[in-house]
Amino acid sequence: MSSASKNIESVLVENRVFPPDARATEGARISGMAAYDALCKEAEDDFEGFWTRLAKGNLQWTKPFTRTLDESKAPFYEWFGDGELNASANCLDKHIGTPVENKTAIVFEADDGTVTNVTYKELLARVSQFANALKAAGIQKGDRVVIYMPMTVEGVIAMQACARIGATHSVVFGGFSAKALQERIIDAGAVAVITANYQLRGGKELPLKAIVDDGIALGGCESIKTVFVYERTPTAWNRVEGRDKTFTEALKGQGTECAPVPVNAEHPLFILYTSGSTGKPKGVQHATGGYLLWAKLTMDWTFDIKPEDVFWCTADIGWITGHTYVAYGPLAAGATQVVFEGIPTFPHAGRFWQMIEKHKVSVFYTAPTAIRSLIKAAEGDEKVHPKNWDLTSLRILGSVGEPINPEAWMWYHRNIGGERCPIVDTFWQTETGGHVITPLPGATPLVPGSCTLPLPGIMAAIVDETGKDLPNGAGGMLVIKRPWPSMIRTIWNDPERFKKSYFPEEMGGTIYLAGDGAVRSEDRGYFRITGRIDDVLNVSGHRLGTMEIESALVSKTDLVAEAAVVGRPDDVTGEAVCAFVVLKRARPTGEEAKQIANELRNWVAKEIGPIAKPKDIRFGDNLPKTRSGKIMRRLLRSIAKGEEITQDTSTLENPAILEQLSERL
Ligand code: 6R9
Repeated sequence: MSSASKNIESVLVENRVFPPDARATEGARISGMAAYDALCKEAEDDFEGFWTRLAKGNLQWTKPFTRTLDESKAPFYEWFGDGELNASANCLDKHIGTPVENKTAIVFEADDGTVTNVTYKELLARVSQFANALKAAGIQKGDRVVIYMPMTVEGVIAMQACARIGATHSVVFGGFSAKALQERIIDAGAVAVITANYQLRGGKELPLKAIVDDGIALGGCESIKTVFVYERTPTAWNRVEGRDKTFTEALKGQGTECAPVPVNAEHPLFILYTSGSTGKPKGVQHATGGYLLWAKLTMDWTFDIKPEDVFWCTADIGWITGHTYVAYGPLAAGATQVVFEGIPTFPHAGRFWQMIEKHKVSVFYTAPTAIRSLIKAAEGDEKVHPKNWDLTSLRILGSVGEPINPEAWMWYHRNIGGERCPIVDTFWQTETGGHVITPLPGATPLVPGSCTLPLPGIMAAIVDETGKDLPNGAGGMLVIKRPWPSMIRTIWNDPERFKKSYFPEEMGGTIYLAGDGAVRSEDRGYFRITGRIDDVLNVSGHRLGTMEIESALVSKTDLVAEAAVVGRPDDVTGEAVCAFVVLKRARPTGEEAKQIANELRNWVAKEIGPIAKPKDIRFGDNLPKTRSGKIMRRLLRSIAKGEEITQDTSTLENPAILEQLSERL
């Protein structure tokens, strides 16, 4: 082992342990490890009985289920398959007539700091009214509706209103391009788009409606009959007559009562597109019953949510975290939550800490990339250091989206959590619907950088390529051996890809393969996620397929001959996109190279979205390939990291290109 890799190892072996103190265990729903073990044992002894009990206790069913789990069509598992319920009724109506009805459901803080409160009763009325507007536009149960909205109360209302009438929503993150939007509209066969004229972020107005128009103009979107436009700003926008309706127009004359439509538990609540290892994004399909159960249950288990809590999940509704822990979970739990329109660095990098103080946030859930960028900001400027704000309202902190490095964990623990708040490092995926491996705040002794142990009923394991269990200490592939209620049901329009991606034949075809590498610690059996094992990158907690970016680059046919994309570690964003490009013209150098690199970045932003822009672009006369013509990605990863090349390069056609590709612009 080289001395460099020994140093890396020593950073990865984490010995600090933080057991929960009395403040965290007292009154916690799952208090102490014995309580956690008892739940795990219950799930092991009577798997179906365990889920039956929880599904009955946590959800309101309009028709009770009699079948808990149906494995006859595995891996197309069905949960509570003969039961009926409505997701919106389980988030809103169920609180009416209880003390929750007049409680604040959403504290909305706009980009400019303006605050608006919405109670549960008001939210129900607004969701119902918008649901009536959807119905008036002819939208029915089973129809797909694309939502392309900023972080606003209206965004949550749009999702809840779809759920209320049994329409399947597909939220597309507001940072995605017209092309990405068009592809999703076509794949989902959507009948309507719900959008806003503009979104406000960091004091800037960014168009949304114009991008919808551009996306539809790209063709193939004839299924779209209506575009609903929320006028977020007074700024003018371009109306397409006969198709576009403002929220005001759509809501006019609509009543504020709308009976929730009961749907089968397996009815698709939503489709959310995410990156996979091939070019085309996958439409991850979630079912109503199992998903909602998970949203509610994990609010209770992982966040130990209490009536007096103020919950704040900083994720955008365009990502799964914003689905489960903004649009559904907090409402199903009857919690008060903060919804934030803006960005953490505007008007200054102390915004998050200021908002925690202002709204007395008690449970705060964010991503490591945000923490790392705010550490950097706080270290560079005393004025935005969290010590300037009173953070004593906090009792639980959460992390999601990527592995949190122990240094960032310690900073979060000390400077935000005041050394008293447990940090729940929640591992999960778009496909898992909600947390699957995570500490419990009132039970689990914490180890920085580890997502610790699976939730009760989640049969997580680490295996080799054949599905054989590996001992603690050995790195392997993360799998979940038994189905769980909130798991992905299929890939929309592509059941074969669903089977191939997640239930490999070599492992028997019924075990869920997460796509992440992991290792369990020798002493406690704690899980530590080591990163994706496929061609998926994680940049600032956002999933990006390397193939997706490569296809975008080579689609610039007048310029690019060939491209390969890899990830390299980045202090703030976790991973950064590094693209190696061969042009159709001579390899550029100096100013010309910089200029073409910028052109390519803008192209990728246009094709996919700004989040996919390569940070590094390097030009070569060729790419390193094996004799059989395969691109040597491992070698490119080393080059991107700036590592010394130790691999065997003797099979390379033209070793001189390594030098070219090592050159940074
Ligand atoms: C919820 C979400 C999923 C991928 C996943 C893994 C990474 C998420 C993590 C984590 C280590 C954690 N990931 N949480 N890695 N520790 N606590 O992020 O969903 O966007 O689908 O990404 O993110 O690599 O496979 P999604």
